[in-house]
Amino acid sequence: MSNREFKIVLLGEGCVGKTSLALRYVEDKFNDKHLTTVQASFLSKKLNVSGRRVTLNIWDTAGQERFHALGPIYYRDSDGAILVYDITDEDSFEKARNWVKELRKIRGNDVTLYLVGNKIDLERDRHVPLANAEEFASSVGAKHCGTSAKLNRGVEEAFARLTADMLARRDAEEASNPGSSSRSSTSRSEGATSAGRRSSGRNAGIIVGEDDVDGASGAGGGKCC
Ligand SMILES: Nc1nc2c(ncn2[C@@H]2O[C@H](COP(=O)(O)OP(=O)(O)OP(=O)(O)O)[C@@H](O)[C@H]2O)c(=O)[nH]1
Ligand SMILES: [Mg+2]
Repeated sequence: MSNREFKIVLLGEGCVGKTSLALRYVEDKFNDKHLTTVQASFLSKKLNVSGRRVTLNIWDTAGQERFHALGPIYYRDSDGAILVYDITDEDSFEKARNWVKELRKIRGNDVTLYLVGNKIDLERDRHVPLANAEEFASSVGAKHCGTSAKLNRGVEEAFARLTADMLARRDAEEASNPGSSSRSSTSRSEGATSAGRRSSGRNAGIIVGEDDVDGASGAGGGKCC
């Protein structure tokens, strides 16, 4: 049985919960503390989807401004993208437009895009109306989901929907081009970067650092975002 392999990138502003979503989905863990992702981290998950073996290679990119130039390195060859915003943070939603532009510059329409509003456990502090988010998602060819990495709500569903869409897209591509060998196994995740080639190891390459942004600014209070 062939193994379908997909590369997924998580992108969006800092502190919206990208790492938390990846960790919840792959390891069922949650950390209340914000450990700023430096460059990117990698996690891998194997699934069985209706009897078909699927491997998801998940690249969790850094949202902080100082790492923005690196994003496109990780977008290369991605099959799916999860653009995360925080439903309590309007700015993280406003900036989603820029993240879509960056992603489309590299992948055009060759990537299946999901817009994910995270932290739905904080519904009473919501600053992004659901209708606006859904409208924006459809205007950029994306689907929309709500999640709480903290309470494990909607996370499995978001990844499952994305996986189903990527599988359907791959099947359609192969049906319309039967001569092409299945873009399964390792070839698909091997980008031109070393990032792509690290995909064989589980949880390899996780690089996190303490968030020192507020500390450096002397703002105090200890809240990072
Ligand atoms: N209430 C709530 N907090 C969350 C949720 N998801 C993440 N957080 C918190 O939000 C903060 C940031 O989460 P991260 O996952 O580190 O955010 P990130 O998007 O990876 O941030 P960068 O790596 O800097 O880009 C942490 O304090 C998390 O505990 C959620 O669903 N609900
Ligand atoms: Mg992170």
